[in-house]
Amino acid sequence: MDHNLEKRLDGRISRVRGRMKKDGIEAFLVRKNENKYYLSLFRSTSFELVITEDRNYLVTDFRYTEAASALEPLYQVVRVDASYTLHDFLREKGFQVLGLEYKESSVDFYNRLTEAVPDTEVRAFDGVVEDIRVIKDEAEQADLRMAEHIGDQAFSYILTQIRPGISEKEIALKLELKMRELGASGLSFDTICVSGVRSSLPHGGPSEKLIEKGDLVTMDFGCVYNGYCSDMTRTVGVGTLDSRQKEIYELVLKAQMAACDYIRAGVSAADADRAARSIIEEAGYGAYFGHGLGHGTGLEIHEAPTANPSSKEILRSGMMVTVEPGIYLPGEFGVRIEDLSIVADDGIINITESEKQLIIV
Ligand SMILES: [Mn+2]
Repeated sequence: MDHNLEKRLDGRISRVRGRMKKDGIEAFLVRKNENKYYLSLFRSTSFELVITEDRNYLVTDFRYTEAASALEPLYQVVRVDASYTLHDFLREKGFQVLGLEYKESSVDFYNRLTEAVPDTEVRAFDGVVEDIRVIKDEAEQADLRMAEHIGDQAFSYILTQIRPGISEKEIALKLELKMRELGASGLSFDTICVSGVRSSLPHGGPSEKLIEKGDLVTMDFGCVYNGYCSDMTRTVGVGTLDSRQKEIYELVLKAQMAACDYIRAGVSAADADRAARSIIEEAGYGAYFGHGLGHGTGLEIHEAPTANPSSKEILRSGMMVTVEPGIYLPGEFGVRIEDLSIVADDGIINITESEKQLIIV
């Protein structure tokens, strides 16, 4: 296999092994899809990874063994079928202690596993790969930048499409189609597009509602590029806005920019949240900012770190974090502005390039 790729994966696996050793785990059966991908860059609907102190096994069936052989010698490919299963393989190896991601395993999977390997102690081994995934290497950052760049281009395009009479659903569909045309493999999450009185719904899905003059339109969307998820939100005005809409927009923008200015490696995620929240609270709208400042993205759209008032994490260089304060006034309207950033020693690298000063189309 490619030397650089092998080195990259081997580095990740070594870190997992460090944690296994510390926790007394002899073998680790990786269950979470994103974690399996992170440790192997292998994609298939049916395979298992087993990491041990000195060997890695990729367990799969006939359909994927040829593709999996590209990962040799980093992984030894174990072919399973009806007469030789994962359970048979694990029993044959006779591991003393097997680590398992309990949070990623169904009760049925766990029951069948423990019945199949009665002499093996199965132990919870959760969050280990996620802890390692939190710091993005250069290749991951490049994929995230590309994903966000596609979102930026789709936003520029959608500005030419938003006008009175188009529906929220049509806007969402056009955004999604554009992102696919630009090279996205899929969506990070279901696109949010809410307008007018519906814009006070922080996570409202797009409806048949038609855009009207005087609406604020909030679009929260992201795409997947090379497995990595982007995320951005912009709220734009249609036609003319009243002074209250403008005032709330400027307040959210001020809070958003304050958090962007504040964040750097070494600050706590809770303080990052506070940097934005204090501005909204001082203006009297604290009760209308009911969610956290942001979250990490990566192979999953929501991953560590989480930035909210009760976060315990300290932000570190190479983490991703969204900066997305909002104000939602029930029965009136809402505003959210979200950028995606990479935490660095001296600040953030904001990888969202779209304009965030108020745009009126
Ligand atoms: Mn987000």
